[in-house]
Amino acid sequence: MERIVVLTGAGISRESGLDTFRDADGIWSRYDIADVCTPDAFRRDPALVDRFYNDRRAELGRVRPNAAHLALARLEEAARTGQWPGELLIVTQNIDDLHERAGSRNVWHMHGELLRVRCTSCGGTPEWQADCLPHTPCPLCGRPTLRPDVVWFGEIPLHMPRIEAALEACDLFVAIGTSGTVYPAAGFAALVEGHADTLEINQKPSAVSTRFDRFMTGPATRMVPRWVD
Ligand code: BJW
Repeated sequence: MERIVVLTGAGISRESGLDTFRDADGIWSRYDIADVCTPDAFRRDPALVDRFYNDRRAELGRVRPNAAHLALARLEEAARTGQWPGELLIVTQNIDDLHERAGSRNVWHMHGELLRVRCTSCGGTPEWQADCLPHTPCPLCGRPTLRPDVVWFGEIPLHMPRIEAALEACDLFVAIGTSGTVYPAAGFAALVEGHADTLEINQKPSAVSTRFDRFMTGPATRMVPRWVD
């Protein structure tokens, strides 16, 4: 049985209409990381950080999964129905829900989820509501200690022990649409070296391309279905 771990980044959602971070027209061309993407930024100006994520929630509401998300969901379905004798896990750095909306169920969000909030008192991650503000009481414990459920710079990504275990056990590691500049995800290809095959799918080489055995160049909506089908 083939065990595949797919790591996805912002590039897979770009053709749905969501901006990446580091491309020329990306999110970091309009915002400073230090203003919106660190724990300090949220302490300093929670309203600004909240607006940043509310704008992105509004954008997410306007877009749909694309052919790349759908192809990965088809592969998982083929495993579920026994058509393909394998196992597919998606580890995504994306906080959007496009994999789930495409039909994927085996998805771990290592940088959190845009449509959830996290309570720093009870640790719960209830669904985000439109009237949710930093001082809104947590629906689970009542304390006014909600924050976006996202992993900012300097914070520890989610699910790391089980992600590392899945990488250690996989036969093929595929990275799709990620620049390979943010750790620990950028180190996954090095982690599987010696026991798994590796494939990178991207419009252009990433910062860690030389770590991969194979490379497919082109837009995710064309390359991912070509790889899957
Ligand atoms: C296409 C395409 C198409 C386009 N088809 N392809 C110094 C200071 C502070 C921290 C550090 C430091 N040195 C090192 C660190 C660690 C830091 C880090 O890596 N910094 C580097 C920048 C140097 N990392 C962290 O702080 C992480 N935590 C950590 O390391 O904890 C320690 C620890 C780890 C493990 C165990 C125990 C302890 C946390 C990182 C959190 C990142 N958070 C963000 C924001 C999340 C919320 C949000 O979305 O707002 O995550 S930053 C941002 O970057 C977001 C993304 O998930 C992440 C990666 O970006 P991604 O997805 O790769 O997007 P892009 O834009 O970079 O690339 C897009 C790619 O797509 C490109 O390659 C295009 O070519 C391609 N593409 N269109 C195919 N159509």
